[in-house]
Amino acid sequence: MALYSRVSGSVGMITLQNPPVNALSAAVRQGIVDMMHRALSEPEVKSVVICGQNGKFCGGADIREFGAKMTGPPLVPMVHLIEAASKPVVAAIEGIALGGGLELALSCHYRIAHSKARLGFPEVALGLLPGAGGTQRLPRLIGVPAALDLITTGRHVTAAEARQLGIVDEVTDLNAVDAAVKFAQSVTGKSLDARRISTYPCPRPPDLDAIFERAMQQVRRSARGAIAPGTCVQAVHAAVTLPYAKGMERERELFSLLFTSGQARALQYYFFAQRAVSRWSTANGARWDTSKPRPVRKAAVIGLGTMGRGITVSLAQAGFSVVAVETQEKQLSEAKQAVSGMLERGAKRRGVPLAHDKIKYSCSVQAVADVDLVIEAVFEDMALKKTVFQQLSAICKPGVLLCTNTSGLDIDELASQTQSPELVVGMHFFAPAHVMQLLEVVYGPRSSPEVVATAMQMGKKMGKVSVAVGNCRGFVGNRMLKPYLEQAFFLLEEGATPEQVDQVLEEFGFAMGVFKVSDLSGLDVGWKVRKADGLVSPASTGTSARIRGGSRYSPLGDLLCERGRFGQKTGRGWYQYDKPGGRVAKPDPWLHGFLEEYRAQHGLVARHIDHQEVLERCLYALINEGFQILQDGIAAGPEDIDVIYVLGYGWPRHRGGPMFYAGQVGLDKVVERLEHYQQIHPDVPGLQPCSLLRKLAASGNPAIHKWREVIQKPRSQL
Ligand code: 3H9
Repeated sequence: MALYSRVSGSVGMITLQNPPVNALSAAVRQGIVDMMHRALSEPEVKSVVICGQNGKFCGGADIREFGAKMTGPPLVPMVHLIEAASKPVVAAIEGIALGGGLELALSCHYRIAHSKARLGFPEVALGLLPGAGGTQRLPRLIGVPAALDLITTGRHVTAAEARQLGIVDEVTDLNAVDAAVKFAQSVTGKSLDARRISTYPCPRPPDLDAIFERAMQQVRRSARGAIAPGTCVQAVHAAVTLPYAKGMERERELFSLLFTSGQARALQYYFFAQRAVSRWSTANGARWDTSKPRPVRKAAVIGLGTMGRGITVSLAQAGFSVVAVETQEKQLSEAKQAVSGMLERGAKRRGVPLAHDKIKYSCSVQAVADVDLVIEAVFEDMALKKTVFQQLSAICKPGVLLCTNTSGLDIDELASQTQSPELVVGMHFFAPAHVMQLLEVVYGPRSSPEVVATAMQMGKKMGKVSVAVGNCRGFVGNRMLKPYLEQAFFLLEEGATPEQVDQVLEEFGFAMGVFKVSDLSGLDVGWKVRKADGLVSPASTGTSARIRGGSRYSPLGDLLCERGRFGQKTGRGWYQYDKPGGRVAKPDPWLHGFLEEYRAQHGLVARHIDHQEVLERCLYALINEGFQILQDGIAAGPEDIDVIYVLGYGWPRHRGGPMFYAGQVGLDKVVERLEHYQQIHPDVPGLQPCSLLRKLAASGNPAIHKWREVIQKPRSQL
C-alpha cells in the first residue's frame, strides 16, 4: 500500500510500503492513485514527494502478481495521473528505482537521488520491456543511443551516471527524502510545462537508421534467440517515429506480445528459482533456516593451478584474508604473477578493490595452520587429494572446514581421510572461478548442517549463486552432462557431423554446441576420467569396441585423443583451428573422413539425422538424468538443477533451465520421445525414462512448483 503524510505544512508525502522492495502491487498502485487525488485536492498541499519505505524507492512491478489475473489500477493511467498533476511531484530515490519504479520516477516532475541509489530498466531480463511509458519517456529525456543501451541491456546505473545522463536532477549524500522535501518547497508554484517528459519531442539524431541497425545487430549477436531485446529496440523506435500517444499504443502491443510469450514465463520462473536456491535443504533434513553458518575470516587455497588462482582472486576480492599454497617455488611465483594480473584487470574493468595485500603466498602446507577454512584445488586425482586431506587434518586447528574443489570425485571418500568428516564439503567452482557465478556446494552423508551453511554463505559473499547438492559421481551438473555428451557421440556414429549437432544446439540457444565446448575444455580431460574408469581399451576391435558393461559405448573421443587431438590447445579436435590455442572452429575434412572410416570399420551405415532428433536425444537424455537426480535426492528441487544449468553450462536463460523446459514441452511428450528412441536403439544408455519422470507424466504434467509433492522422500545415493 501507500501511506500519506503531510510534512513541513505544505508537502504531501506518499510513501510506498510493500516489503522487501516496495514493488508496485495492486495495493500499492491503488494507494498511489488514492493518495495523489488526496494531495491534489488538499488546498494546503502545494507540492508532493513520492518515496519508498526502508530506504528503497521501488523495485518495479510486483513480479509475484504476473501469473495471476490483473487487479487494481493499471500502471499506465497511474503514471499519467502523476505527470498531469497541477502541483510539482518530486521522486525521492533511495536504494533502487528499477523497472516500473523508474517509470514512476520518470512520471514525476523532478527526481532527487541518493548517491548510493541504482537505477535501471531490468525488464529485458524478465523477458519484457518497460511497459509503463519507459520506452517512450527515456529516449525523450536522455536521447536514443543512451536509452537503447539501458533498455536493451537492463544494466543498472549509479546515481552519478544517472545524473550525467540527465535522468535525475540532483544527487545527495544526505537524506534523499529530506532533500526532496526541500526541493519540492523550492519549486512550489513554478510552471510545470517544461517538466512533463511525455511532451518533449524525441531527439532525432541524423544517423538514426544506422543507430537502430547497429542496436538490432548487437542484440541479435548477444540475445541467442531471446526475443525481448529486439522488441525493446522496436519500442524505442516507436518513440522516435510516432507521436507520444501512438508510441504508447505501440509499447502496449509489444509489451503484451512479450508478456504472453513462453520466454517471459521462463525468465520470471528463473528469477525466482535463482533466489529459491538459497533456501536449501539436504537429503537428511538439514535446512537453511535452522543451520547457522560459522564465522570465516581467513581462508586458504591449496594448489594454484587455473582453478586455485581464480578461487584465490575471488576470496580476496570478497574481503577474506587468503593463504595461497603451491608447493613448487617456480609454480608459486608464476601463480603469484597471474593472480596479481587478474586482480589488476578486475580493478580496471569492474572497479573491484585491489586486494593484493589480502593474499599471503607460501610453499608450505604448514602455513594453513591458523585459517578457518581451506579450499583444496589440487589436480583431479583421488590419491593426491586423499594425501592432501590427511595432511590438512593433521595441520589445521580443530574445527576448520575442509573443502574440496573436485568436479566429481567422492566427497565421502575424502572426508574419511580426516579426523572430522563432518567438517568436509565440496565447493565446486566453475572455470574461470573468479568470473563464473555458480558454486555447487556438495554435502556428503556426514557433512554437518553448519558446515553446509558456512560454504553456502561463503559462496554468497564471493558473489556466487550457491546451490546445495548431494554427493554422487559428477554431482548435478557433470552428472547430467554425461548422457548429453554420450548422445552427441552416438549421433556422430549414426551419420551426423559435429557441425550439425552444434548448429542445432546453438540454434536452441546454447552459446556453444557440445563439440565446440569439448574442444575448448580439452578432450583429454574426459579421456583421463574414462581411462581411470577402465573404459578406454585401445586394443578392442569389432563390436566389443563399442560395448562397455553391456551398453553401447562410443570410443570416438578416445580415438581422437590417441591421435593427439585434444581440442583448441593442440589446434585439432572435433574441429580444426589455425594454430594450437586458436579459437575459431572450422569444419575439418580429416574428421569427416575419419568418421566415414570408423563407420565402415564397424559396419555402420550413415543415415540422415534431422534437427528434431539431434535436439531431442541430446536434451531429453540430459533431462531424464535430471529427474533421476531428483529421484535420488541429490538435488532438492527442479530449481536447483535449472540454476546450475543456466549459470554453469550455458543453458539459455530464456528457456528457464532443463527441468522448466521439460515441463513446457510436456512431461508426457518427453517420456513418449525417449521411449521412441529407446525402441530404435535398445542398447543406447540414457534413453529409458526414469520412474519419477514417468510418475510425474502420468499424474497429468503438474506445474513445476508442484513437483516436490510428488518427489518421494529423498535418499542419498552413497
Ligand atoms: C516491471 O517493472 C514491468 C513494468 O515496466 C511495466 C509493467 C506494465 N517484485 O534479489 P533479492 C523479491 S517488471 C516482486 O534477493 P537483492 C525477491 O523475489 C519488474 N518481488 O535482493 C526476493 O524475495 P525473497 C522490474 C521482488 O537486494 C526479495 O525481493 N524490476 C521484486 O539482492 C529480495 O530480492 C525488476 O526486474 C519485484 N519486482 O536485490 C527488479 N524484486 O526474499 C527485480 C525483488 O522471497 N529485482 N523481489 O526471495 C531485482 O533486481 C533485485 O531483487 C533487487 C534487490 C536489485 C531489487
